[in-house]
Amino acid sequence: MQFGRGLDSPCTLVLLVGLQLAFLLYLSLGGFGGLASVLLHSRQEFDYSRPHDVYTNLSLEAALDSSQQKYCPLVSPLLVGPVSVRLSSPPSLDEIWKKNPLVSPGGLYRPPGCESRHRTAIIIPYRDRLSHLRSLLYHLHPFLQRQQLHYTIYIVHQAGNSTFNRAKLLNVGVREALREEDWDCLFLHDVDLLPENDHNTYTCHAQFPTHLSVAMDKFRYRLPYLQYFGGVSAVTPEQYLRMNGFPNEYWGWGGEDDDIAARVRLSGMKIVRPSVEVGHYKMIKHHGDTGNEENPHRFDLLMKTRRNWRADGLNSLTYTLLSKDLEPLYTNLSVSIGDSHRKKASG
Ligand code: UD2
Ligand code: MN
Repeated sequence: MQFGRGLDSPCTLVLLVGLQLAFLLYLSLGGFGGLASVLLHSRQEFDYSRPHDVYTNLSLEAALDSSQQKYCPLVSPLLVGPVSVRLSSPPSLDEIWKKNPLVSPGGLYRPPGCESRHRTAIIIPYRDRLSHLRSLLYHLHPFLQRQQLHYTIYIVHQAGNSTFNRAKLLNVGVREALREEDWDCLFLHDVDLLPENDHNTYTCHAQFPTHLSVAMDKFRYRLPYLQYFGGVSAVTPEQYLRMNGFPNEYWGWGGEDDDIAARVRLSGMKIVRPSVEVGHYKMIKHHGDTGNEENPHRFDLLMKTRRNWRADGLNSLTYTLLSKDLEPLYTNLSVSIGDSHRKKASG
């Protein structure tokens, strides 16, 4: 028999023993899933008790010799892992500007030595949070530069005293940012969230929306619930179009992030996330803002997302751009977005 004869040769025996060992290794790693995760994403452990200064390695960025290659490396050699986050008394805008000499007016940056593989727009809904903004700019600029991204930071400032509307401001930011540049990733970023690990890269997943702020000090570094999409998230322009952007009708605090998460599902996508080990953030402690009181209609609205998402969103967005200024560390978009119809109706 062919089979029996083959077994006699020493070569075949070595091969069989080798195969058995490989199979045992495969089982001990938890089958194909485990093997793939070891080969593809070997999970890194980080020591958050010994964080680096957030400006570490920045002086090296211009000195890196990338002359052999057009594009920046797949993984930036400048990354350091956990960085320390200072929550109180942020430096002045002027001091931050001096620490970031390679950032151009409008808060634009391109790596000096190589062409970035990623173009990311950071969009921040904003009103009257200057000290949070200073903290964020101080941390985010060096964080993004170490990731060798081509990026711009956009502040979408809601002008006037009407009720705050985070999701509508995000829609405005996306539209204005895409008017300027062919961004391949749009980050939707609260002003008070500071990332603590630069391995949490500010790039997009090709297929699905990403939720980045998965482990916040505020929630004891755990995801509060599975559909949670608040804080920091990211979409490609294609994903954004597919979900008809974000709702425009959530005035005041709450609900809009769950509506956005529902849109992801309703448009046939799912949420992807970095590991809890990497997605660490600190949130600057704050009270609720005047003009952003809890939205009492948020539960009613959420019941209707399935019915409304195709009609309310990017395709129904109206606003007036009052000004666009290239500040030294960010592009400021001041916008008038109106006010809640309900409020007008009730006087
Ligand atoms: C949570 C979510 C946030 C959003 C919000 C409900 C987290 C970490 N974040 O934030 O993504 O879903 O609930 O609306 O879970 N802002 C201003 N000025 C204002 C009011 C708000 O700039 O007067 C901006 C600012 O970027 C802020 C964001 O809106 O970070 C969210 O408002 P918040 O920080 O008051 O709400 P919070 O922390 O409960
Ligand atoms: Mn907050």
